[in-house]
Amino acid sequence: MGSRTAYRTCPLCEALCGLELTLDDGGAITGVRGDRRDPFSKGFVCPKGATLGRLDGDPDRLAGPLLRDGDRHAETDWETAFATVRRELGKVRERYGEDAVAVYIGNPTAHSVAGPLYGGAIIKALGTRNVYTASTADQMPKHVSSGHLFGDPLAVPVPDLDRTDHLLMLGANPLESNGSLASAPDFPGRLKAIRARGGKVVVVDPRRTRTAELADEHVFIRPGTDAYLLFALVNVLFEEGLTAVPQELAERTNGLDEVRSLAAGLTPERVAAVTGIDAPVIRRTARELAAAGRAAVYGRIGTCTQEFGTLSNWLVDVLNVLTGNLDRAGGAMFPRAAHVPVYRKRRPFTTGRWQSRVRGLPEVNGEFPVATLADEIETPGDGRIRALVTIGGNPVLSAPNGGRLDAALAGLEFMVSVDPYLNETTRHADVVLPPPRPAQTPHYDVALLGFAVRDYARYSPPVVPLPEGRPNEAEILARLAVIASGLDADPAALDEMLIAGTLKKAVAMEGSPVAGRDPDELHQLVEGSTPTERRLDMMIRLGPYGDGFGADPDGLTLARLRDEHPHGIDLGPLKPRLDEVLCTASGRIELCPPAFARDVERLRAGLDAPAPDGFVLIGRRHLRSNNSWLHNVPELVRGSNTCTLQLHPADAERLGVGAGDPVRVASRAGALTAVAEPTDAIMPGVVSIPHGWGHGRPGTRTRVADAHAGVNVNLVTDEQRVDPLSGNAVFNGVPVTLSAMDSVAI
Ligand SMILES: Nc1nc2c(c(=O)[nH]1)N[C@H]1C(S)=C(S)[C@@H](COP(=O)(O)OP(=O)(O)OC[C@H]3O[C@@H](n4cnc5c(=O)[nH]c(N)nc54)[C@H](O)[C@@H]3O)O[C@H]1N2
Ligand SMILES: Nc1nc2c(c(=O)[nH]1)N[C@H]1C(S)=C(S)[C@@H](COP(=O)(O)OP(=O)(O)OC[C@H]3O[C@@H](n4cnc5c(=O)[nH]c(N)nc54)[C@H](O)[C@@H]3O)O[C@H]1N2
Ligand code: SF4
Ligand SMILES: [Mo]
Repeated sequence: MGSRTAYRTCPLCEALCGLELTLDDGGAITGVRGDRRDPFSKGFVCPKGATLGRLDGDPDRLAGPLLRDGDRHAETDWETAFATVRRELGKVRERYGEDAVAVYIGNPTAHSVAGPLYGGAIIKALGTRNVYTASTADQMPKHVSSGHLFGDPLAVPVPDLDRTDHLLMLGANPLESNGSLASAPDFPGRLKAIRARGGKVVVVDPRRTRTAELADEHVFIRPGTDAYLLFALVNVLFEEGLTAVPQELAERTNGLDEVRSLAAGLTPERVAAVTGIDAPVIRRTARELAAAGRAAVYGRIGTCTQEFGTLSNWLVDVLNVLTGNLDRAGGAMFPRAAHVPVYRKRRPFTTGRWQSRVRGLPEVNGEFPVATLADEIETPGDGRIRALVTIGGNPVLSAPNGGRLDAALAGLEFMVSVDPYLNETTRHADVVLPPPRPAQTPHYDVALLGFAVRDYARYSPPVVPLPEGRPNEAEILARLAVIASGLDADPAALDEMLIAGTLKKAVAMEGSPVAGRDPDELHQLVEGSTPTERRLDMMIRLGPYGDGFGADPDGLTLARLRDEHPHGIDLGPLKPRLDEVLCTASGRIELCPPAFARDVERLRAGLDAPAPDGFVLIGRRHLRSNNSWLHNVPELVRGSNTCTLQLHPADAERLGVGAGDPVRVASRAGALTAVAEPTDAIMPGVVSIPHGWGHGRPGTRTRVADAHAGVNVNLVTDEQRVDPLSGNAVFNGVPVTLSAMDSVAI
């Protein structure tokens, strides 16, 4: 049988690796290697990318839409599936109003090209305030911080990994995760390179992770206390005269003195007990950060999914500003994505424009916290959620108190899921609309290229054509947007409407490469063989590297990216661009937003709170896993069970449990039983269970995952605790009690 080679970006994690696929005559992927000609990933691939063929060819992947029939799901045709969605959503909206339909958008939507292109249109068409995404189980604190500091929630500074001399990394484990909010293929190699050029890598984590082992220094920290540590670092910089804000930056920054006053008293000595870090270590860490030529502070999920998520993420960038490293080479910089125009006018950032019905939690970025989704489904009254649309999400396993959400979903009047699998969440759906295989899907990282540590772009057309009658994910989502709008329009017309709308704005915008031109003329120039390609072409041509519809004949177009750069294009190292980014009302960095200053009172109140009895729970990731949905790939679940309860050997001894023994873990929210894995890599008093497990539920179709079920850690995480400024879920620092089976809890 013959074979051929094709190229595409790996859609699985944020590292954006280029892949070289081998396909047989039938279009099945028979081999995967790193694409050596990709200028960013240069051939790097991890075990997940290397098994993309198995995921692509997974026999449990749904071949067509499903309709629920009692407890079972049966295949149906696409027209029946869409007609059912139209009818049932229509009924719910007619009976209860627009807010009765909720949307939950999950993580893979940030990796697909379709998700970012149509998510907004679906939400707008539904007209609901009940919008939920995985962002409030992840990085929302960073958006809130950037929104207040820089005016744009998406203006996230990333560590300039390839040029920094000093990296202080908190709550991130890129050797397992391959990095997040810092897209960097071969993140491990880039860390090693920092050390090889004489720089220093410091990791702050309650566990001695593989990343901590690679680093020059690992500092254990008590979960949820990063904001104390970061404040103490700020305190030392000010008290020892180590701040180094260049004049141009100082002139563009409000609130430096306010930050200084807030840090007063939060000395290393004062926070040593709460953080579990010796004061001299904190002092030295601050001095080394200040002394480094080019340094970056980088915090990730461990700093977000905790009680002081927003304060921690804010203080990370406060340190980048105070050390003069914001927006400078080797520091923390703002990537410039090829498809994001630099001339956008944005509205000033604000949160709390509306509140959630049951708990009164503020809207953030147009959404409510996923931690209150179950409240809104279960609590009677006007505005109660009666129907749910999920797109690429598995909140039964990923949301706090997933057990409660699982029960709540069963009580909905209607649910539709866009998802390739019948899993713990989608088993509740009345209609499942599966997107096709990755090999049949085009790829461009609309959501992630704005976080890449080098400016870079890559577009991958589908490598295998779709069978007749099968819609790709863009078509499914466009169709849902049209259904949600209540109109009977042609979905393709939606894209042309969106293109026309953007062009109309672009020609009216000062600084735009097409300012003053005729939008209809530009519309004629848009190219591409599918609506997705046409929308990308428009975005790239209006972007900072684009051809500006002829303004720069050498500039990028989608056709050029696709045809001349099939392995991607390197657009150079990150560039200083604060002027392009800043869009606060003052036009300056607001380093001390009043809302954050107020939350510092809560932080101070915690300083003298008694240490919790019992244990605190944190999460972790494993290289061969990816949230909840790669456990159906045999190669990735082979070998020893990774869904274990890690605990310190001294704690294990006290409990009387050994490796492999079952341990009961209980919290306010629920209880589970996990298998003990004593290890001195974790702090005493802290235990860790990875998320995304707990398969084998009735009504699912994931045969391999069912045989490697694991436990759902989110049965014990607590939906009632959120970071108040962002509404983000708290997965780290959850108080739990442990007991050996048949014994008393401690
Ligand atoms: N292999 C794999 N890769 C993935 C994923 C996956 O599931 N598996 N998921 C993807 C997703 S969705 C994301 S968001 C990214 C996340 O990427 P990362 O942020 O790198 O995530 P983790 O590997 O979980 O690392 C978080 C670290 O924070 C530590 N931690 C826990 N609590 C605290 C705390 O209070 N303070 C500090 N300082 N540290 C703490 C944990 O011990 C852990 O080592 O990974 C992505 N990549
Ligand atoms: N305890 C604890 N809980 C956590 C975390 C933690 O660290 N600890 N991490 C949190 C984080 S960072 C995140 S991002 C969330 C993730 O939360 P979710 O996004 O809710 O969960 P995933 O497991 O990523 O769900 C992915 C779903 O998308 C489907 N899918 C896969 N590919 C596609 C596709 O191409 N299109 C569509 N439409 N669907 C697709 C999969 O079948 C699966 O159902 O979990 C959070 N939950
Ligand atoms: S590191 Fe991420 S992007 Fe690269 S091959 Fe692995 S899963 Fe894919
Ligand atoms: Mo995430």
